[in-house]
Amino acid sequence: MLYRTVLALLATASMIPAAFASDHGMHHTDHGTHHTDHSTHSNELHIMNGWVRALPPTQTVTAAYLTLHNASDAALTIDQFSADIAETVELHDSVLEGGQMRMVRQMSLVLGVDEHKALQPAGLHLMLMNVASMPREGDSVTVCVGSSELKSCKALPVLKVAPSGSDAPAHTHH
Ligand SMILES: [Cu+2]
Repeated sequence: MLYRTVLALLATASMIPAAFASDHGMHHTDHGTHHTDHSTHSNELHIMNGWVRALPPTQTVTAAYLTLHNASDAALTIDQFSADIAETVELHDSVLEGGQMRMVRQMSLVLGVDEHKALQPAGLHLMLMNVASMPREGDSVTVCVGSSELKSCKALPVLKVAPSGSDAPAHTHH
């Protein structure tokens, strides 16, 4: 019964984008059968599992971490970053140099089709510069990430420490 209902929904062209957007797994398994609708259902950049670090109010810089998923049908060069509380947002990588962790600015990050990339502590991250007022734990900060083709924004929770299991491939988004 349920199987028939799902098929009926998918048979309606207008339902396909919503169905794909709401179920990540379906996107992959049913991909072949809906190839003609590919351009409409898949033109998305997803932000998943994000958070912003709460630092003392005297600080004017903080970091945001999140996982990006390119759910579009072309590689994306992600080079646009912004946040509602920051004057500018930069993409940084963390590199070990002479036993010291140093941050190096990156101008962009390339995401292949269907590629996931985790921005996390001690690795790639977003740096929120010239924060007008440091957010507190429990606040949320809207962070936007994009390429010249696609942009995605998400309200991220502000936390003092990394959420437990943040390194696990948990797959919640939106
Ligand atoms: Cu940094």
